[in-house]
Amino acid sequence: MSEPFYKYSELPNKKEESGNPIFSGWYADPEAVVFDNKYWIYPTSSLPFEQQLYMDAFSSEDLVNWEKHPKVLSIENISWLRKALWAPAVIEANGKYYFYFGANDIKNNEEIGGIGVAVADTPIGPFKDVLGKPLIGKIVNGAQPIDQFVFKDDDGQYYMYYGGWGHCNIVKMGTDLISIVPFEDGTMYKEVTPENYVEGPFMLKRNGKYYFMWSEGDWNGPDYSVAYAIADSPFGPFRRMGQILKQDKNIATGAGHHSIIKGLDKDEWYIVYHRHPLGDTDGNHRVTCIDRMYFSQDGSILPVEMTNTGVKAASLR
Ligand code: FUB
Repeated sequence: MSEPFYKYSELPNKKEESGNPIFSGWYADPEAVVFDNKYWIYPTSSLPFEQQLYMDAFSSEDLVNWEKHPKVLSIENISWLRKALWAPAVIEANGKYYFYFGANDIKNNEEIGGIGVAVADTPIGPFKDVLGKPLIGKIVNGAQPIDQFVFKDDDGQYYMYYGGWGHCNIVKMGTDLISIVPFEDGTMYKEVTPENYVEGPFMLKRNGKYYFMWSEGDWNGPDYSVAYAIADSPFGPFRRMGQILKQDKNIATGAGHHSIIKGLDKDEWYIVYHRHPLGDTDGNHRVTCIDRMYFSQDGSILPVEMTNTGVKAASLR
């Protein structure tokens, strides 16, 4: 039986505070974005790898009441997907929506898999793989091709940060956003790995500074966490400043693989991340949560206080 599908205006029992997790189900690696004054979250379906063959999306007008959009990307539309559909990165550009995904959890360059790209006309898809093969399908600089994040700099140039196994690369995107092109020096991949990096890169620009963030530790365990660096360039160097998100013995363990969205106010920031329920040791039992993130006067990021209450309703209009 298909799951109920609600329009926002029809949602029963609208809430004023999100609570954490913000929606039910095992969901990890949440990519939170804003499209057309609406919040969107695209998470990994946190299931055994062989069952990770689709992705749902969630949308909200206020960060509190979320509407589920089932299977916006699924195996019917990716011919080379076998398992482990991971860690979405979704952007709006060129009048379309581009959905970058990791697939197949490849362990060597003989296997088929890596980072692919699917395109749709709307944020709810159906997203369709456009290349018929991975965009990045090899292990370069020791980085497993997973956990991509696509960042648009102020000059309009898009870059992709990606990589697991403790290595992070940056590549330059072509204007079609389904290709990568050489940097000015002719290279295609630059390694930008900071100290302690494991996976899950994220980039944010604020007041001219590049805030690079990543996850540390093992995503199955309690120590998974998020750290950051500040740089003057999208290429770094990224000097580790410290952790901003980690387990709290009263709230949850294994908090990591995050993304960040901005609210309506000048400095209103939200961190969206996954974490394990207290006492639950199944690595796939990951839930998507949201909390406030604050910058201090000197531009550093204050440690995030994880909550069970989440955030208050915040419209973008
Ligand atoms: O969800 C699958 C993998 O777990 C992601 O690719 C990693 O970042 C970790 O969160």
